[in-house]
Amino acid sequence: MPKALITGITGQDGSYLAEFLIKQGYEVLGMVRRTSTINFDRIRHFQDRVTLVQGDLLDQVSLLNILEEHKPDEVYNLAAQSFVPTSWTQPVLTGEFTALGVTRILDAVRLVNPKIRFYQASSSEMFGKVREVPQSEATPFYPRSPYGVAKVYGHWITINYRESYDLYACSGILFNHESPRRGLEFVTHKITNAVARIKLGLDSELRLGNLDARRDWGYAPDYVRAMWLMLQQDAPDDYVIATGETHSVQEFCEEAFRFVDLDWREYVVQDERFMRPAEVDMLVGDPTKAGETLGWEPSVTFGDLVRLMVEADIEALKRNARVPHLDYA
Ligand code: NAP
Ligand code: G4F
Repeated sequence: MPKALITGITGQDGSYLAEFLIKQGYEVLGMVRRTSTINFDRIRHFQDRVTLVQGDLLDQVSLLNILEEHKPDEVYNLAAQSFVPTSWTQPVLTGEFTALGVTRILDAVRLVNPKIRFYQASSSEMFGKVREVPQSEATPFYPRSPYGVAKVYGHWITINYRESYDLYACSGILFNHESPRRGLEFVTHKITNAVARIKLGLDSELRLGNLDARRDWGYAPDYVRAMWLMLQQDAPDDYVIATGETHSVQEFCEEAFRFVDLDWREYVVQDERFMRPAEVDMLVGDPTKAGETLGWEPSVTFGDLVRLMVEADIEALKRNARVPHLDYA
């Protein structure tokens, strides 16, 4: 039975990847950091089928010990400070987790067992102020946030360790991917949660920042499949994972409100607080290489993604699930 370690198992992608790997017959280890209250909401429904181990990307010894004791065949490094605005208020911490954390885990792989196959969660945020449209593996980077800068470091250190130590290390340049498990601070879930609350009479407005920003939004379960495929090839490589379609934040709002028969213009208010010091205006990926080499393609359209997220939020509110309202994001 192959064994995989997932850092960031409590996050959106980590939870879907764990479920996917269990279905593929893997023994799954999930690294979790110590918190004063348990935050296993996304993994509770399969917690009995994974082994949770305590560790932190800030702590090198914890990483070495986990690899030595549990001997995984594959490591998926998904843990990061992943919210772009927080990277301006906590730039050093973001660099520690999202940049140097990658070196810590790569070094642990190199020292404990260089045969481990390694996946790094790189990001379309690295393209930032885009140099070409659409963005492919060959597009130069121009990051626009401390998060984007940290991800560029993580991307290049992964390639450097592959070339320096002959590791099977891959970097997936994933464009935005969403789901009902997405953190509420990200714009898609912020919108669908607000639409559900407004439809059920629990809220009356939605305050957003830049409505013109464009993203290439896909469905998270499709994207974790691509991570696994990258580690099953003859040779390690880097891949763009995207839908190839771009939509604005406003289009996302239009679609989400339309689904519940409401007009977005009556509820959406632009608020300076949610504008960023430097914006990534437009992202759209070219997933040709992933299609040709991995046989990967997305299965959920933009319209289906919006609808499945609105439906899930309405259902959660009807079940009285506690969906907190966030004021800072
Ligand atoms: P997420 O929901 O924010 O999850 C992040 C995970 O990292 C959580 O499990 C978190 O644990 C963990 N973590 C944070 N700091 C840690 C540390 N110091 N040590 C150990 N664990 C730590 O992110 P996601 O959306 O699943 O994204 C997964 C990865 O893909 C991230 O690296 C992200 O930057 C990258 N990415 C995401 C997208 C996207 O659209 N979702 C696109 C491109 C790249 P806690 O639960 O304890 O906070
Ligand atoms: O949903 P977002 O916060 O995602 P962002 O910044 O694109 O980052 C996400 O995708 C990256 C991949 O490209 C990941 F690497 C990263 O970890 C994360 O998962 O914002 C999307 C867009 C931005 O242009 C933002 O300015 O939505 C715009 N926006 C407008 N109003 C807003 C808001 N974003 C948020 N979070 N909240 C708003 O009120």
